[in-house]
Amino acid sequence: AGERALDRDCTTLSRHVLQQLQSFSAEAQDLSALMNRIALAGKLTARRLSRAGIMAGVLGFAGTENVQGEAVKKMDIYANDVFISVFEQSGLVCRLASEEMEKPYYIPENCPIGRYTLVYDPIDGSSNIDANLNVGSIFAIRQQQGNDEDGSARDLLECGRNQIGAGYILYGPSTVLVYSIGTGVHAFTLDPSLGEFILWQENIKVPEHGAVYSVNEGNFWQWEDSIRDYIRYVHRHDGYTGRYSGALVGDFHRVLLQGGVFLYPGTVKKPEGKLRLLYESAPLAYLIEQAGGRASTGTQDILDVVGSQLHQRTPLIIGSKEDVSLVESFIQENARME
Ligand code: P6P
Repeated sequence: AGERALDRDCTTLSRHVLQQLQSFSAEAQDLSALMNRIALAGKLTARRLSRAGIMAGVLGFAGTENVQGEAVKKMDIYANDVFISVFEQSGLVCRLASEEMEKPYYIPENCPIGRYTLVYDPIDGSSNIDANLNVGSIFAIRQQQGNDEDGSARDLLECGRNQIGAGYILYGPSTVLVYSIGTGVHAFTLDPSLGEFILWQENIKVPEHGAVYSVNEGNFWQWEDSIRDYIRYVHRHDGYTGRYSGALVGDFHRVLLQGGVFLYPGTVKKPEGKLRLLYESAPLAYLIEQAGGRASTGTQDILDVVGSQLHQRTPLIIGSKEDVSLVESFIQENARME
């Protein structure tokens, strides 16, 4: 047991990726190094978040500069730039597409072996920062198809089943990195004293069913009847509990570990919903399927959705198989009655 514990303590993220790939090929090394870069971006972001109150203006804050006289960037922009900077000169990624950027950012060098593209939302749920509540970074790794001559990155619109990896970093009481490259879902906790993400849970499986339903009920009268019928159902039946933090990554993480369902449905005015397909829903859908769960628009698996533009939104119902199917059953029932 001693050795096991020692071994577990030493399983860092880069070592774990190589173990998952059971290979030390150039591509495996690249993927391991790429994950390490993402971890570095997470560490830099976590460090700044932990001082957000001080730097962003509770103490000694004047205008757009903090006490050190450095311009205080909005956290979203700061984190966006951190992800770009850790990949410059890395030779690992040739393109970055972020929710914060209208157009993808091209690393000005010849495309490396993996021709990887990082798709990411640098800080999701940033409105939670001012209340010191959890926020997260979401990412997916794709391989560039073709040469993208016109820089429109149209190949990124292919369905989410083309992702070769995905994950998130949850900045909560501890900083947790969760990833999958197709061999299960694995979670790491940042040990600040080591500056390393240390293996915490391997092969996470989402329970078939859970008590949690996570949705902003303030939108109740904006929804289709079918969603209202689902909410009335969970209100009337024992064994359900509402949990909603206002930041997707924390709400998703709870569902991944405890089971249940997170939903951000479309509304009558915005049938396409609020969450982004490329940067939020598809990466999390990749993870939940790897964990034995489901992710749906309500009528189609998220991973089968082919995008029409980089920043498009989609309704999202994600979590335990049984709970996602229950929500879909109300949508299908309603469709039948129309
Ligand atoms: P609402 C944060 O703005 C976000 O993009 C997700 O992180 C979160 O799940 C959702 O929007 C919250 O939206 O409308 O409930 O405030």
